[in-house]
Amino acid sequence: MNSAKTDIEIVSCEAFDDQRPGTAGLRKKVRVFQQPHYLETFVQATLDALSLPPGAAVVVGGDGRYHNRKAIGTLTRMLAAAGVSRVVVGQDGILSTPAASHLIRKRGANAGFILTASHNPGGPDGDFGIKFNMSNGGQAPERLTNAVYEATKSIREYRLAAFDAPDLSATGTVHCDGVAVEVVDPAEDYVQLMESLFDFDLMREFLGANRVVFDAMNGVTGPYARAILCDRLGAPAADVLNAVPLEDFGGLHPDPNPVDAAELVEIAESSDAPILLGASDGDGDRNMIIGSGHVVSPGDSVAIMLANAHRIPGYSNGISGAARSMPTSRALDAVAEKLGIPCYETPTGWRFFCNLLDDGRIGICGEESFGTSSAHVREKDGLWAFLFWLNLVAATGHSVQRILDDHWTEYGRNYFQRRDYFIEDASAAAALIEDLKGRLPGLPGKHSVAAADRFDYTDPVDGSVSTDQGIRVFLDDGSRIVYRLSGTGTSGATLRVYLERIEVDGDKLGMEADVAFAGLAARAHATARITDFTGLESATAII
Ligand code: G16
Repeated sequence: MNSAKTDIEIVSCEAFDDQRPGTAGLRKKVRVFQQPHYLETFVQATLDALSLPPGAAVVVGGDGRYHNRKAIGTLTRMLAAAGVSRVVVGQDGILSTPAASHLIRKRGANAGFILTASHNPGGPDGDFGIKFNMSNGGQAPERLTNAVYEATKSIREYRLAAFDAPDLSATGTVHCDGVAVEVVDPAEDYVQLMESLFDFDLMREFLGANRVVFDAMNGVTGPYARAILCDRLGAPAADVLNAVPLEDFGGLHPDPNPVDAAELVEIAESSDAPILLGASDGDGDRNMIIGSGHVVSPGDSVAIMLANAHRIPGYSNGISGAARSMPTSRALDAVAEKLGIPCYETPTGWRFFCNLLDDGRIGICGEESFGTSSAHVREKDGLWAFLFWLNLVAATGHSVQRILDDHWTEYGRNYFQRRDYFIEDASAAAALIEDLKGRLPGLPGKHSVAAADRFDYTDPVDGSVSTDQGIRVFLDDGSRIVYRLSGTGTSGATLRVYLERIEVDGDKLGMEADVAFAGLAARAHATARITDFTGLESATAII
C-alpha cells in the first residue's frame, strides 16, 4: 500500500522505440541507458505489466557494473511510487544473478530486478542491462516481456517517489517514507544454500592437499567465491583471481570462455597446474570448468553432472529429468536415456527451464553458452557449477581428464563448437535466416542431409508456444548444424552457428576441434551462404 507520506512525482516523457527485451532482459550501451527518461520508461512499462500487489516486496541488485548505483536509486524510488513496501537490496547494490534468484525465493518476494549486462563489457563505453524476475526467482516469461515491450511503445509518463536514493553502504534497514529498504550481505544466504547442497567437510579436506583456482573476472562472484572457497573451505585468498567487483571489470571482457579467460587457460597449461580451475562472468551465472589443461565443454559438463549426481549430497536422491537448450550438444540426452528419465529440449534462454523446474519435471539443466544449474535457484549458477565439480573431483579422487575420458568411453563423445559471425548490418543477418528457412524443404536427401527444420517449442507445462527459435540441419552420420541469431547483443547482429559431431570410435575420442570440425564447419558456412549475405569469409569468434 502506498504510504500516505510518500510524495510522488509524475514525469512526462516520450516513448522509445528500441526497448524490446532480448534473450535476458533489456541490454544496451551505457550511453543509451544514460539518456534522460530511458531507464525510467522501461521500468515503468515493466511495473505496469507486472502489476504488483499493494505492499509487495521486491529484490534489487546487480553485478556492480558502471551505472548500477544510479539505476538502483532510481529503481527504488519508482518501486516506492508503485506501492512496493519492502525493497531487499544487496550491500553496495551487489547481488549475483543466482543469489538474487535465491533471495527472491527465500524471502517470498513478489519479483526482482537484476541490473546487469551479464558477460558484456562494462564501464562508461560498455554495456548495461536490466532484467526482471518473477516470484519463483526465474526470468519473466515471454508473454510478460512481450507485454512490457508493448507498454514501452505507448508510455507517456512515469512515477517516482520524492525521496533521495538510500545509502546502501551498510547492512540494515533504512526507512524511506513508506518503504523499508533492507540492505543485506549479498553472500550470506547464498553461502548457506551451497552448504546445504555440497559436502563442505570433504571439500575442505581435499583442499588441504590440492590446489584449485577460481577466476571471478572482476565481476560479482569474487565476494561469494572468497566467502566459500577461502573462508569456509580454507583455500588461499590468492587462488581466487580478480576477486573485487569493478565497475569496468578492470577492462576485462568478463565472459568465462577460453578466449576471454585466457589467463586461466595459461595457468591450467602450466607444469604445476591446479587440479581444477573455473571462472564465472560479470553477474556470476555463467561458468567455465578446466582441468588438466582441458576446458570442459558446457554440454559435456552438464551431462557429467547428471551422470554423477548421485555422488553429490544435494542430488543423491535422484533427478526427475534434465533439460538443455536446443543448440546445446546432445551429450545430456544420452545420459538421461541411460537413467531412464526425460530430457527436454528448450529454446535458448534460461527462462524456458523455469516452468520445468517449478513443475518438478527436471532437476538439472544446461546450455552451451557456459550456463548450468539445478532446481536450487531459477537462474544458471557459475559458482555452483564450480563447487559441483570440486565436490565431484574430491568424491572420486579422479582428475577432470579422467572423468571426461571415462564418460566418453561410456557414452561416446559429442564434439561441439560454436562459430559466431558478427554482422554489422542486422538486416543482412535477418535476410540470411529468411533465405535459409525458405530453402529448408529442399535440403533433405542431398549432401547427406537427413532432416532440416525450424525449431518451434510448446511448453509442456503451460502450453505456450515459441516459434522460430533457430534452424536445425541433421546429417546422416548423426552430426548436426544449428543456426540462430543471438538475442543478447547491443549492436548489429551475431549469427551463431553451432556444430556437433558424435564420435563413438574409441580411437577418435581425443581429436583436436580443428580436426573434428574441418569438414562440418565449411559445410555449415556454405549451406547458409554466409559469404553471399554478409561478405564474411570466416567466423569472427570460435568458441
Ligand atoms: C543469456 C541467457 C541464456 C542464453 C545466453 C546466450 O545468458 O540467459 O539462456 O543462452 O544469453 O544467448 P544468445 O545466444 O541469444 O546471445 P546471459 O549469461 O548473457 O544472461
